[in-house]
Amino acid sequence: MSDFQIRYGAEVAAALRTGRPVVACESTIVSHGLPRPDNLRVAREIERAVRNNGAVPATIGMVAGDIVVGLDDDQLTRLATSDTVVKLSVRDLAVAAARGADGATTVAATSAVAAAAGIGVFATGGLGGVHREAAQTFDESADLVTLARTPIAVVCAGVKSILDTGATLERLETLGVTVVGYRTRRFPGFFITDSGFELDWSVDSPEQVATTLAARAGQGVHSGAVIVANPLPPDEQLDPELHDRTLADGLARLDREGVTGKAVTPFLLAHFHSATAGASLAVNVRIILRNAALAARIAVAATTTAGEGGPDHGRHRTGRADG
Ligand code: PSU
Ligand code: MN
Repeated sequence: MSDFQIRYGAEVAAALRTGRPVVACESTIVSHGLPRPDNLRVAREIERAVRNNGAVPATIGMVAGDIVVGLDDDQLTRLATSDTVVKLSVRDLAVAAARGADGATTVAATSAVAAAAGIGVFATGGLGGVHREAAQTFDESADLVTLARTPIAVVCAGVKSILDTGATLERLETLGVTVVGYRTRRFPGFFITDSGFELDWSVDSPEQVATTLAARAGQGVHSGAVIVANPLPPDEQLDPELHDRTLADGLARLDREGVTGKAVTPFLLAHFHSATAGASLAVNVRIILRNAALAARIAVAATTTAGEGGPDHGRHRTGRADG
C-alpha cells in the first residue's frame, strides 16, 4: 500500500544522499508533447545528455499512484507508450494518486516535486504561459503561479511560441519570477531563437547561474524560481515563416474544433509536428537536449559553488511547492 510519499529511483536517491549533481526532467513533454514512437527515444536521449554533462537525471512522473523521482526504464517506457497516462499539474497530483493513476507531470508539477525532493535544477523544453486568447478564456498555465512559489532553476527555451509571450513575461514579472537569458538579453521564442522581447539580465556561464542560486539562498528572501532561458542558435531554429504560417493554421483549428483547457498545448504541439512534416519535432528535440546539457552543467557548478546554492538549494525553501 502506498503512503503517498515520493518514491526515488535508486541512483537518484544515492546521488541526493551524497550531494552529487541531479537534474529533474519532465514527463509531460514525453507523454503529451512529443509524438510516438520518437518520444521514448527522446526521453532516453534527454537522460543521456544529462549524464554526458556530469549529472544524474531524475525524470519525474506518476506510476500507479506513486510520485516517482527518477523513473527507471520500464516506468519511462510505460509513461511513453500507455494510452491511459494523464497530464498532471500540481492540483491533479493527489486525486491521481488516490485513484492509482499513471501520470506525466507538467512543468508546474515537475518543479513542485523536484523542489520537495531537494533538487535545485530542472530541464524542460518550453514553459507554459499566457495563451493568446487569455483575455477571453483566462487560459494561463499553472506553470506560472507554481514557479512563483517554487525555488528551482528551470532551463527552458522560453515559453512555447503558441502563447502570448509578452503577456507571459509581464505575468512572470508580477509574480516575482527571476528570468535570465543564457548568453543573451533576448528572450527566446521556443521554436524561434528570438521572441522579440528584451530581458533585463543575461548570464554567461553555468558558474554564474550557480552563483546566482547561491546568492538567492544566502539572501534568504526568495521563494520562487529562476528561469534560465536558453535560445537555439539561429541556424537551428524553425524557419520563422513556416512557424508563423503553422501557428496561424493551428490556432484556427483550435477554434474550429473547440479544443480547450489542458488539451490546448498538446493539440497545438501535435499540429506543429504534423504540419511541418517533422521539422518542428527535430527542433523541439534539439531544444530539449541542449537544455538538458546546460541544466547538468549548472547542477555540476552548483555542487562546487560555496554556500547554499548547491544541491540543497531546494531543501531550504520557504514556500511550499504544493501551496
Ligand atoms: N513545452 C513543450 N512541450 C510540452 C509542454 C511544454 O515543448 O509538452 C507541456 C509542459 O508540461 C508544460 C505544459 O508544463 O505543456 C503546459 O500545459 P498548460 O498550457 O496546459 O499548462
Ligand atoms: Mn491552460
